[in-house]
Amino acid sequence: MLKEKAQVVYNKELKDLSKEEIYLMLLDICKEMSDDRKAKYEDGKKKLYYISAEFLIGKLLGNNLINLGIYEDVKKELKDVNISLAEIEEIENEPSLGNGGLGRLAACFLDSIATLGLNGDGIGLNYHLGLFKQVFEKNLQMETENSWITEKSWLRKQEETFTVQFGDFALKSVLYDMDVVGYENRVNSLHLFDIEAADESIVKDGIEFDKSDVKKNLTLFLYPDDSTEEGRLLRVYQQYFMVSCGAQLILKQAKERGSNLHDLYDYVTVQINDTHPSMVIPELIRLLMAEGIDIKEAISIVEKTCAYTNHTILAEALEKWPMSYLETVAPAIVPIIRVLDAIKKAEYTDPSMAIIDDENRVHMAHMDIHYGYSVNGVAYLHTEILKNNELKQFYDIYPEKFNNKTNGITFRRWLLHCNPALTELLDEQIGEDYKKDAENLKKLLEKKDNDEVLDRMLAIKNQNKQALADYVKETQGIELNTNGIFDIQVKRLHEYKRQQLNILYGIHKYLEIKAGKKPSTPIVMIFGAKAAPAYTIAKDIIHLILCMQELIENDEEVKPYLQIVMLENYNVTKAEMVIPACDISEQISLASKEASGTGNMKFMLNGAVTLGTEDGANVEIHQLVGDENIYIFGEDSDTVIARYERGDYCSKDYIEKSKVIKEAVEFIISDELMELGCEENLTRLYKELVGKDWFMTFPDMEDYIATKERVFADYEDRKAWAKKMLVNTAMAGFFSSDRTIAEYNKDIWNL
Ligand code: 26Q
Repeated sequence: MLKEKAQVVYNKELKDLSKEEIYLMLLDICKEMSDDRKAKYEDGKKKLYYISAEFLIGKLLGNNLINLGIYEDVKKELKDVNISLAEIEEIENEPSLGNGGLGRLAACFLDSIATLGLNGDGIGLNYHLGLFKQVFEKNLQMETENSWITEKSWLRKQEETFTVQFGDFALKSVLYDMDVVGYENRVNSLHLFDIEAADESIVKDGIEFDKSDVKKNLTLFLYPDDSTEEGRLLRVYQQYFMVSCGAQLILKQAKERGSNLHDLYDYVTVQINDTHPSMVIPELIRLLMAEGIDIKEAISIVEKTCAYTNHTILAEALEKWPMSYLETVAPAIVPIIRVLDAIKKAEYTDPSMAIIDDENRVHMAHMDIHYGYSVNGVAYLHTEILKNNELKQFYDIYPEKFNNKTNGITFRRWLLHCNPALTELLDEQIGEDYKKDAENLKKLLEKKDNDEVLDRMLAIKNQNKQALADYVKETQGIELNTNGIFDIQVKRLHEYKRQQLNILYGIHKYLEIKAGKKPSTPIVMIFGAKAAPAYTIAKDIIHLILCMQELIENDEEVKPYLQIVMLENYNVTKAEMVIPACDISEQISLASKEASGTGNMKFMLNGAVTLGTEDGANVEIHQLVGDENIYIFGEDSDTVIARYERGDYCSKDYIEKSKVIKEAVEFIISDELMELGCEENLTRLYKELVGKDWFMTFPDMEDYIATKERVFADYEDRKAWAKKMLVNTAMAGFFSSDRTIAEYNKDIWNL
């Protein structure tokens, strides 16, 4: 297939093409094939729109080839002329249209929606520079732009344009679509809206730019900066632009499918991904009114059309926008929001349920809950906390709206693509039907006592560790000890995720080795994390990790036993390298704070054993694999919630009571580290931990250390460890996003 195409397109032999030429040729082939498929599938009556400020899609070539069913053929045809498909895949730039979990979840969901043959599209923004690219300089995180759009890409420019009216100007939209190819199934679209005049040249010096120049900057970056008023306003401009374009597209397409708008909810369901797109509710009402529908009916139509997903209970992430921002950005929906608020205030006097609070701020989540028909959390524990604590007042009046949808991940990317060796073993041992119904992975349990299978699992792990080591050597010049235990924590940097707890363990281990107590198997601690540019303490934690990395790198006494390595610019592509190579998956959030986690699922699927708190989806992993095959430590969510309620946590008490904790914490400001790092950053982090420690690192620290020692001891028995790996892979079927999406469809969307 490629040979002929090479002749037609380039008039050359396949073997003579450059990598770039092959990449572009494959891009074309995928687009042609997905066009053919699009023509094959009917649209049906009702359509889902998954509207989200983030779609962390990762590179698409490999996955599209898999889902189109031609990956193996293409790989072979290239191999025959001595070209590796992996090298071609490297050509593609990774778009960074998301921060982390929420954005990656949206991407997995699109894959599963198409794979299940459901009619559902994504709506978002086409950020030219995405999230920033992270570079390390002097052990500090610096940010530069990630310019990912090339002349030819997966983006397909559409004819459709819409106008969005802001307070004192209007902008015309440009729409780019990307194909979402289901696994051996239908093709949907991800609609990414852009502005005509986006101007990358206004970006200077890292990622600095004029935040007030909205006509040029609206789609440059993903949530640039909410530490300043102008940054926050820009975020509201982005949100309103996204939902207004989205709502206009939704109504246009609904009419095309035959809706008279009075029956919109029979034709459309809108899933609101966290509160970022919440203004779609008043915007849809406004547009229906512009079509001649009275406000009362417009509200009742939209109430049956929109559903809301909550992804966090952290107060700082629950968006509350000052009314003055909305008056500036989106004055047309302000009177509608006032009506929505007045209706509910007349019914419920509890001020904690108001849409507009007494400081004149608009609570986006409250609007979603009052005017959406479904509210869901993203893991069992998270939904219980929403119902019983965080959103209890709403659950009391709308119990029927609340439901849980435990997150999931697409196995196409997180198994078939990232771990071909494990996939091959599974195919051979249990057949291929797990690819269509992931519950079939359980068949692997029958091989639990099969020595050959266990040995192969260990061998595949070693091979993946070597591949990661090669990659890290090539990209960062660091040599990982592949005889070591790969103990990995990769996720956004946030205090509640407690990377600080992990690095304090690293310090503790370093001090132990210095004192002569050496681990029998070397420990390789790997971190990957971006910190929000304005999140000072998060950046200080990165600084501490990088200083420890340098300290050990130059210490021949410690280095053979302990390595600490922070991967630069952790992203989806790096995740695909790191996850198959992991022995121990660190999921150590402060209980109650991690809504679900999805990295935990990816690691488990690839045969890593979880070391975690009883939080988010770890609870469900624990239930599935049993005590034998997971390491749980620390206080539970009830204890933590009660402690916050009492407000009596004092980190100093823990530090003073424990020699081990004290030594590790004091080391942050030791002469050794001060020599490598910045006094200001290290001192600030030290003071934060000793004086405040809002995310309670210390109550769990001794248990964490003890549990980790138990993990390392158990790792020594290779056969017993391989069994744990096998059980984790076998039980991961529940976390397929195909299961999650089937539940969304059955309980919420009814497509
Ligand atoms: C809000 C206001 C102003 C600026 C930024 C934000 C903002 C941006 C991004 C708030 C939240 C986010 C992202 C949240 C997120 O990724 N949450 C994660 O969602 C995953 C998918 O459900 C869960 O698995 C994780 O537990 C949760 O942390």
